[in-house]
Amino acid sequence: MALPSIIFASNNLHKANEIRAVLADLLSIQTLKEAGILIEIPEPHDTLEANASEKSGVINKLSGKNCFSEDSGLEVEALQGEPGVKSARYADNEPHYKNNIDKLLQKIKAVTDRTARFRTVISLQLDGQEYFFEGVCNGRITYTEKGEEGFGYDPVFIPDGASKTFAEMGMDEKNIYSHRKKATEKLVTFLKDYYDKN
Ligand code: ITT
Repeated sequence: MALPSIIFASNNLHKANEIRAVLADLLSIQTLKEAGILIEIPEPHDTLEANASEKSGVINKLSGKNCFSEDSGLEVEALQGEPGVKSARYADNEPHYKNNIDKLLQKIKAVTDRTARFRTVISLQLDGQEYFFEGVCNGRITYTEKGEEGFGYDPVFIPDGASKTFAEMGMDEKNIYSHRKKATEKLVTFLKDYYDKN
């Protein structure tokens, strides 16, 4: 049975494209723009879970429809998990990928332990209940930027098991390792099971 289409409560097209590459024809998603919802959703909380919940909750109330959101962050061991939930606005009040990378590389320039991980938390609002799904990708931070693909911190992150940055990979290769892919697969498995039973 085909799964019902669902709103992805995000304004980030990179995220939507990566998720669509994982979903293929299993599930179709509508971004906020495609659903005709033109708002910036606040992310005021100090955990990925709470921010994901804020985004899906706002859109669920506004649209009256099932939806899901995700909040993601880069957690660097030598910085005790920074930038984490602040990943989008690490350097400035406005999101700026290049400034964020510059600040990160500067902060850990003398650090030899470059261990880091990306973490994604999906919040799903489905028929009046909320469900969470997590995906983690372990890896390390490079000393310089490499590659042009992807977004955010992709030019300075090498996932475990690879020898190049996410930004040197196409989307399908990034999705072999990606935090977002792992969380999305859990979402799909859950939805298939849910609609089989309901
Ligand atoms: P939403 O509309 O979905 O909120 P956003 O870009 O504001 O989109 P987040 O609040 O989740 O998304 O911010 C996460 C930040 O973490 C994002 O701006 C990037 O800087 C970084 N990030 C998240 N996932 C990433 C990935 O796969 N590769 C590189 N950087 C990533």
